[in-house]
Amino acid sequence: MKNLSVLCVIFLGLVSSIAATQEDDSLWAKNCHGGLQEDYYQKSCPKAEAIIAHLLAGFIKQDASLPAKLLRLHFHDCFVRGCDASVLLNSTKNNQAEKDAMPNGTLEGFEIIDKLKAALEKACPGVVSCADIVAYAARDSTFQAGLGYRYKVKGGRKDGSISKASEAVQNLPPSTFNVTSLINSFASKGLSADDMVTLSGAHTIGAAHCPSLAGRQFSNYPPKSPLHLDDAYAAKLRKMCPKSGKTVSQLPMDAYTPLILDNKYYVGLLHRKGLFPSDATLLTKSDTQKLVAAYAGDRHYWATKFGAAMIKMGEVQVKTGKQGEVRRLCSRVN
Ligand code: HEM
Ligand SMILES: *[C@@H]1O[C@H](CO)[C@@H](O)[C@H](O)[C@H]1NC(C)=O
Ligand SMILES: *[C@@H]1O[C@H](CO)[C@@H](O)[C@H](O)[C@H]1NC(C)=O
Ligand SMILES: CC(=O)N[C@H]1CO[C@H](CO)[C@@H](O)[C@@H]1O
Repeated sequence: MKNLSVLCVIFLGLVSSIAATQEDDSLWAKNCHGGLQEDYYQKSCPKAEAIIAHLLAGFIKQDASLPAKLLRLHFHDCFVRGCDASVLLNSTKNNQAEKDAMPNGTLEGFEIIDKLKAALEKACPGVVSCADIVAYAARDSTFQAGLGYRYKVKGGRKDGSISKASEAVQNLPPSTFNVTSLINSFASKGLSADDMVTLSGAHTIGAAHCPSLAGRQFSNYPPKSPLHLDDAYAAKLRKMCPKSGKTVSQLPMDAYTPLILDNKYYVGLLHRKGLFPSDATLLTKSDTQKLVAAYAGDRHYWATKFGAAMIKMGEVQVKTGKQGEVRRLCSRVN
């Protein structure tokens, strides 16, 4: 196991250095999730996945904004130190944690994970890791939000003990990244350009804050540019996010159906209503643009690939066996 993880680190290095050309399944994804298993808790906590699904369905009934929050939490967890629940750790006197870093300033959903964890500790003390709870909760969120099916999530992720704000800033792509930088960022996690475009479809649900527009509503590109923002939509965004004065607290990320996990994000992109520069930039490269068009035209095609890409993202740099622990409380190490 130890040798395997050393190999994996070497693989990941290779993968990042040939980042831009890596289009297919990465070596990382193929070789580096040894130890994760389907129905991992079948013996140790047979109701684990059912408890999460049941509780979460209730929470989401009360608050339709939750699926987006929990989906984003999983992404931020996996891109910093792998999917090891490092995103859930609180800062301590001597350490500023990921959740208190700039790009994470608007992360939410922590208290929901804590509630799920409390229920699981009651059912099976010390068994279900926080990292697995985040992965299952993200999966059930996508189902509840309308993906159409539950993709199969393997279990066995262990929780890490380190969380650094500086690593969140280094590893999470900001909304100003162009398509090349986005591809490189995902490649450094063993994810392809195809995965990047597919996972960006998560922006079909949820809400943003005005700074994430990076001023796009004020300085438009000419209509012929792929980065052009629809004029009427830009005017609407200027009203919601003015230069000075009161801005809205919630900016819908999908212009059409911000509560439904469908392919409308891609339709919006084609209509030049992509919210962030990092969304619009998917139209600036021919192969990513073609994929956007294909997804815009076929919800089922996107939904199938989205589940597969989520599984892949959920296996980035996971810790298994003795590489981590099962935390009692998700916000601090045991
Ligand atoms: C491609 C690179 C990505 C960039 C640059 C990016 C950037 C952002 C930004 C800037 C926000 C809004 C933050 C705010 O203003 O409060 C956001 C929200 C969100 N992101 Fe991403 N993101 C990316 C990929 C992903 C991925 C891979 C997922 C999940 C699979 C994801 C899921 C979400 C969700 C669901 C929200 C809404 C959260 C809420 O409603 O609270 N994003 N993202
Ligand atoms: C993308 O951004 C990177 C980093 O800022 C820059 O070096 C590169 O030239 C940009 N590429 C394009 C096509 O704009
Ligand atoms: C972590 O921080 C949250 C929010 O400030 C707080 O509610 C929670 O109790 C903290 N966790 C621990 C273990 O102190
Ligand atoms: C509250 C907070 O710090 N928000 C920041 C989140 O990250 C973006 C950049 O990705 C900043 O623009 C926000 O100010």
